[in-house]
Amino acid sequence: MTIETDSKSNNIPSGGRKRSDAFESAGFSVSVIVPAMNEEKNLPHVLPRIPGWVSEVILVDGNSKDQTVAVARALMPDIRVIGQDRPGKGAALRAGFQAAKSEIIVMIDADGSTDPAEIPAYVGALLSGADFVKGSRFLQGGGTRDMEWYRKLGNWGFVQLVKWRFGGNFSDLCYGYAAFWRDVLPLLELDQIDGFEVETSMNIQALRSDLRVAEVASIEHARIHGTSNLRTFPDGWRVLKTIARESVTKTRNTPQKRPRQVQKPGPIIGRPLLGGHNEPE
Ligand SMILES: Nc1nc2c(ncn2[C@@H]2O[C@H](COP(=O)(O)OP(=O)(O)OP(=O)(O)O)[C@@H](O)[C@H]2O)c(=O)[nH]1
Ligand SMILES: [Mg+2]
Repeated sequence: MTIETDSKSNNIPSGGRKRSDAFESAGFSVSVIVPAMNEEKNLPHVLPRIPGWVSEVILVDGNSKDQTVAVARALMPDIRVIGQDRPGKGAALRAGFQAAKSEIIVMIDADGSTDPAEIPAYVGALLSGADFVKGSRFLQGGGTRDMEWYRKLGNWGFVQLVKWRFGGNFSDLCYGYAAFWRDVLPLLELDQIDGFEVETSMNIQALRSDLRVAEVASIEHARIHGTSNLRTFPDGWRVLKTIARESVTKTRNTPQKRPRQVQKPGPIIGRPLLGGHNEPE
């Protein structure tokens, strides 16, 4: 369930910009989903950096106690603000994905750690033939200023587990920057995923669904203001349980990868371009 709220009800003066419809006229459009809980101080560092050709920006408000929604609307008068049916980042993303109207969906954080200036790299990889694009802080060109050593170690361990259980060759796992074609959304099976394990679950489902997954190098910045909502050990435990649950499901129900079943919108800039996959005729 998504709850669209009325953008006319705030008194903050508008200072935003008009969006270009150049991408829609090229045959596809991009929605950016921003889950935000008490991020009023960070949004001014995030929303203005979203490229003007993005068709819609959806802020999923996690019942913020501060002025997150008002600040978002002041910065970007045409932003869509929705609610979520259950608590958690996973529930927020699910609501945002369901509300998105564009062919391409990009997810970023609201705390300043994921730079919207990287969005073209994600969209570019999708236009070059990928179904699902995930950021990686551990590829050449990537990096992180927001991870203690023990979180790096935990993330590395989870990456190895995922390689062992599901194959692929991910270099990163628990990172909140990703993009995909909207028509792969059903394959990501997010119905029961409410918390910070959402990124892990999406990445595993993308592998299990035999999607063409690309990683792009990404730099994670430190959260600018406020404190993280992530609790390293309880949320790490949820990630581990997610990997374990998917492993069991894999051996019981899906001994083979799903056949490709995704039809993309008509290629405008020549999708697909990458070889190595069997395309349906
Ligand atoms: N709508 C909504 N947003 C949330 C919720 N929990 C977290 N977020 C947002 O999700 C993004 C990531 O959350 P963070 O608390 O920064 O957690 P993190 O980035 O995984 O961890 P750090 O690296 O420590 O910052 C931020 O934009 C949060 O505001 C939630 O329950 N609802
Ligand atoms: Mg963060």
